[in-house]
Amino acid sequence: MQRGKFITFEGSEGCGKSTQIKRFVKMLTDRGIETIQTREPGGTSVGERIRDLLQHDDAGSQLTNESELLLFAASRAQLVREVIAPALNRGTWVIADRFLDSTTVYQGGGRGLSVEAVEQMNAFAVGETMPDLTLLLDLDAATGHARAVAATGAKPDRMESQPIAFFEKVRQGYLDLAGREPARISVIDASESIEGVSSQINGIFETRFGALEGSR
Ligand code: Z5A
Repeated sequence: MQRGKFITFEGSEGCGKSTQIKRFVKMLTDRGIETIQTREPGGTSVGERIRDLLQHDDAGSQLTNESELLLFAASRAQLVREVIAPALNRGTWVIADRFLDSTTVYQGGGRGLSVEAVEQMNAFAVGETMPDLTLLLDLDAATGHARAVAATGAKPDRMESQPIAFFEKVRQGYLDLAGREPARISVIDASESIEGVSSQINGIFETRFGALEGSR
């Protein structure tokens, strides 16, 4: 049995991950590729409880930066072992809305926690399960925030309530990461139309996996 491919979508709030994941998964399914989708934090019963604490529960306002890091890592450790690794092992492709790069840039770059601590925590949480490809939807923070607000119209959650400077640091953190890991991370211009972003993603898919697909 050939291991499934693990593809992660990353980017700051409102960059269009959910929109693009839906289209990407449909494209894969239409080609007969079995896929599952995950989201973080969350994706398991334990992870959804952690998500609630991180984003919505009043107790979340008392979280220190260190506890926040550990909670994101705990949610991911559970998701990897309960869902992602078993799916990949049975040949299913996993399409993830956020993974370890979110922790690197939000808790590392955004919160300013030590790079070593964040890297150690990431490595401990994911073990051997690393993405084959990461699609970074790059968008300026103000546009992303405006899109996110227009989409929900709701009261922003704890993470969304950070000042715009926080999201600018997050964006830069992602671009720095992509510069360090160009073989894994492809940068997409997310300021284009939904169609335009989709076609950039499909182009990368063809380049990376087109030949492999022909041999299925
Ligand atoms: N976080 C962390 O700090 N550390 C970690 O380790 C992890 C996460 C894993 C999770 O938020 C929060 O946790 C997140 C990072 C932090 N905090 N923030 N901010 P979430 O899961 O609730 O949400 P999100 O991941 O930030 O995504 P989002 O804001 O829901 O947006 P999105 O999925 O990227 O975008 P979308 O829903 O597809 O699109 C938003 C709107 O824009 C919607 O109306 C679309 O129709 C529209 N859209 C999409 N594409 C376009 C284009 N191309 N043009 C115009 N309009 C568009």
